[in-house]
Amino acid sequence: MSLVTGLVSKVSLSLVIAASFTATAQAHFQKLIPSTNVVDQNTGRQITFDVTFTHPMTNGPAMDMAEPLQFGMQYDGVKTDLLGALTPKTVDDHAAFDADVTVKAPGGYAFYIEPAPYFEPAEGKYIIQYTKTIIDAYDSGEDWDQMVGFPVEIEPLTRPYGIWTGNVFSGMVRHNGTAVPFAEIEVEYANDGSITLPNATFATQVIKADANGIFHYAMPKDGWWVFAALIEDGTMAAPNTNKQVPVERGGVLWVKTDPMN
Ligand SMILES: [Cu+2]
Repeated sequence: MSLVTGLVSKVSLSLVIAASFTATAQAHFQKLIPSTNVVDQNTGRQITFDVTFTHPMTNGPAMDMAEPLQFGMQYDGVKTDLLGALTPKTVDDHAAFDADVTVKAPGGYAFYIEPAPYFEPAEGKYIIQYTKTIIDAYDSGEDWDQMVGFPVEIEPLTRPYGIWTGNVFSGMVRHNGTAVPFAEIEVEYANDGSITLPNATFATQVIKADANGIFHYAMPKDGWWVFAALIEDGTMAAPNTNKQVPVERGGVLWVKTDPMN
């Protein structure tokens, strides 16, 4: 806190608090949610992805997405560019995408997206959320812990599909491949609007990794959960200026739980 801050009136100070509350109370998350993450005869081979930059637990509002820098699929260690599969759509009056992808063979598939850097004026920084989800086709059980080489990436220590509601998910946060002690991880649930929050504090769950960069979280509801390890790394020029601002790089992973009926 600076001397200047101490001199502002109570009214403007409360405005400052309100503004920073709005910026931090809701966390942004890059959605990459497939229509299924366990492909079999019943689901069929075609998967539709929802690619939206939004606030999952409050079911919006969404933010504009520019054309992503990467969207692809990694299978058996080989990456396939899928940028051509993205179809523009609008969510809450903001640009987002769908993607239809067909998986052709049994195995473990990592789907990943690198969005264009998003400048967040409220926080004075760029956000880049390197996002992935793992899909299994025909009960292969293969490659569920595969890494796609993002600068910040969560390595699943729990198989990230075929999980029961209430299970614990464990992962390791890696930055340029190295485990990050005490990394901070934000967790949200993709709420379809059916869950009412007791208050705004519940929207984003916040946990820290241990000294080895490993974290755990028990998922109390069936549906899609997102884990985002957020690390400030580097700077970029803010839009239309030469001013360098921080870049928050997120390693984001989506996992789904199913009810044990
Ligand atoms: Cu936000």
